[in-house]
Amino acid sequence: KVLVIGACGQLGTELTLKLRDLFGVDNVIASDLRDPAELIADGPYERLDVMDKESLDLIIDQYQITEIYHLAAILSAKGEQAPKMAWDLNMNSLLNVLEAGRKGVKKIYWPSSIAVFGPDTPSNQTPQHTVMNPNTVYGISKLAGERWCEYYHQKYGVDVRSLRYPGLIGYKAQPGGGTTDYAVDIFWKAIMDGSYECFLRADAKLPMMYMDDAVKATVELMQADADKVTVRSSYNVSAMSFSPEMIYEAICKRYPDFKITYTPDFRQEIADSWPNSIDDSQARKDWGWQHDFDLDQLVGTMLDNLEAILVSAK
Ligand code: VAH
Repeated sequence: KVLVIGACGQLGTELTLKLRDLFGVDNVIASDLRDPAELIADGPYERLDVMDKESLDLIIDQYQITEIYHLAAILSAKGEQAPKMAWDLNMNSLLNVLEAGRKGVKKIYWPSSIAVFGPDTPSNQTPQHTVMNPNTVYGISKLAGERWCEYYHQKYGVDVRSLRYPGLIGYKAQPGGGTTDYAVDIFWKAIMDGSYECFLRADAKLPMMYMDDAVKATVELMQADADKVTVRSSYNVSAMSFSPEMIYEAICKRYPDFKITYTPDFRQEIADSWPNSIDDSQARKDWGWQHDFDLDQLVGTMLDNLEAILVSAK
């Protein structure tokens, strides 16, 4: 049985749907702090505070959990507004899950992020192994988390696997508290309002990925033979890089009257500390990573699906 922690989040919702497709609805227990999101309410669900080790261990025993996808975290923007809470949640929840890996859970997935890179990291085609001095609480917690994952693998043989996600763009569930969230908001605003006030600069280029590619990478990494997984901190993965003006221009092909203004806020400094593009050749070499969606395909798919959802609600 598989347990998804943080199943109501932007990635958690889509990963839960995919895992239920793969393993059967009843074999994937979704969990989060809140009541189930509508899209995942049709299968087994537990309200879980992953900071509470006893209740986590109870669920693992009750359902005989053998795999955990631990996606609960406070993201970059929200983390700067609540540093202590972000550190406590992001770190202690991971340690609770890694401890479960020492006692019977066979495989663990935990997401890292390009946020582990900092202002003095080479920012173009950022390598798998490089200088990493993150200056956000979120990035610090993800870098520390990568070190803990490698420690538990080397010291206790825990089979924990991880990906450094770029910004993730999807339409099935809203992002929460991130710096790359503008790239989801912009689609809703193009369809509903015809104008968007962007909280990053026009030229703030960041590594990005369509959600289906992120879900595919996660499943492929988790299904790879253990001896092919040579990176036990976290793999660089990427698909594309774009700036607000690039995605705005791609949307304008379908919405020629769409207007954008730029009013950078504190999230611009976070974006400035992150790479422009990522070298993910290690993932491509080790377990055959290959993205499917480029910018035009991402924009077309997002608009097609959101129009179907929003136009009926307009
Ligand atoms: C964030 N979406 O903005 C997340 C992600 C690389 C960005 O970590 O914080």
